[in-house]
Amino acid sequence: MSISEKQIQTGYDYAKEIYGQYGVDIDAAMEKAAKLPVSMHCWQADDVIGCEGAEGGATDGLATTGNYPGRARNADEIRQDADMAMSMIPGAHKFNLHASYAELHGKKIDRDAYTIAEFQSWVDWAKEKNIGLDFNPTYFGHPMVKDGFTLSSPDENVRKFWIEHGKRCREIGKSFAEQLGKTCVINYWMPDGYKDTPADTAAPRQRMIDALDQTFAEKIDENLVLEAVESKLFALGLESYTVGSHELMMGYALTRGKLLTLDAGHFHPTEVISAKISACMQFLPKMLLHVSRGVRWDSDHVITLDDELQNIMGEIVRNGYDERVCVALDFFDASINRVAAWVIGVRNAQKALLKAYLEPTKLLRDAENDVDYTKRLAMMEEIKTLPFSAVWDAYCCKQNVPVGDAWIGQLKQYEKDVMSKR
Ligand code: RNT
Ligand code: ZN
Repeated sequence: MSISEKQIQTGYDYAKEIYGQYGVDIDAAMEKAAKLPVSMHCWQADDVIGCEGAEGGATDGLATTGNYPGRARNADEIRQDADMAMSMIPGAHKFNLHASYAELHGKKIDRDAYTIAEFQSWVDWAKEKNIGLDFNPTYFGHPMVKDGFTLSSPDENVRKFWIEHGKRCREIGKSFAEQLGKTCVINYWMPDGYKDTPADTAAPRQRMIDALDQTFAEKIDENLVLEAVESKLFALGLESYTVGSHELMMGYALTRGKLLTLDAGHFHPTEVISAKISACMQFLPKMLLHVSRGVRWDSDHVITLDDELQNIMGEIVRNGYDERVCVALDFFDASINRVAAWVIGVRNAQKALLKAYLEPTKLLRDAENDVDYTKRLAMMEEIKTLPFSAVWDAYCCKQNVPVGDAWIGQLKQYEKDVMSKR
């Protein structure tokens, strides 16, 4: 199935009129959607394995399932796959790196000694693409994760190692920002916790706070680097207790002037992060979202265009948080083509964002202020079936990326020519 330029134009004209009747300017919506960067995570490419060698991987609370062929085996292949994916996704991109994607070029360097040199190829690549880089220290998949603990380990040497890693990562993130001229968001997630019931829940939390304080001791220019701490309910194998719980990380972010990261998979299954954003934003200047999709647990499924994704983008846009909430994606599925997983997920994030900008929020809020909840609900439901697909197609066309399902054929060709030969 392919959509002709004439069909796209017809759809655009129709959508322009219909949305216009609701007071929505579809061109302005497309322009705004194209400005908000969605940070595409490197770790979908290779099942969170990284580039350091045999040691890395999705362990210590993380798990990737599936073994679809064609996984990127090194940084060059990840970049090649990311180039392919980004050529099929509209909107503003950023790329999100983990420290475990360091390129060591045969040298023996550990994570507490990483410098920008191990990431320079990533920077050169990002510069060529004119995109910013975000960053994450990697507190997992490493022998210094001792009995499930990193920054909050009772062992001082373990803590020291990870504090130093965090400091190195700040330097690297700063260099990303300086070289690329774009803010680097650094996210700190530590898996630390216990599989079974602890006798002391307080001490590890005290140690975690102290270790984070030491990591962040040196002031950093916030025009270059924004730092966020990510909370979690539990991790695989660490089900009973997580040091970096929501309350701990929220308290830390608030008292230390850091960003709080809310990951869509990190709460009880009946809780949604879309419901938390405007509450947290009353107190926090900025936040980072890890847009993910948990199925029954923090399974990190590819994000679909579901209600929660739409609500997340809706909350950002209708509350005017575009400049204050950073959007990053966090999913990893190894049971389907990994580049397709990226394209499906990131296109969905972009769809939800564009759809959020197309919402006639004023009409809905007017009804609400008039206490006309009948009209509010009726309107909300009618809005769902406005001709969004026509705007999306026009948007993709304008951004020179495949319209409709045309990308699937291109992806299959890439799979045949490139990925299947790995
Ligand atoms: C883990 C956190 C964390 C990781 C990435 C790889 O549960 O969500 O953000 O997924 O850093
Ligand atoms: Zn996350």
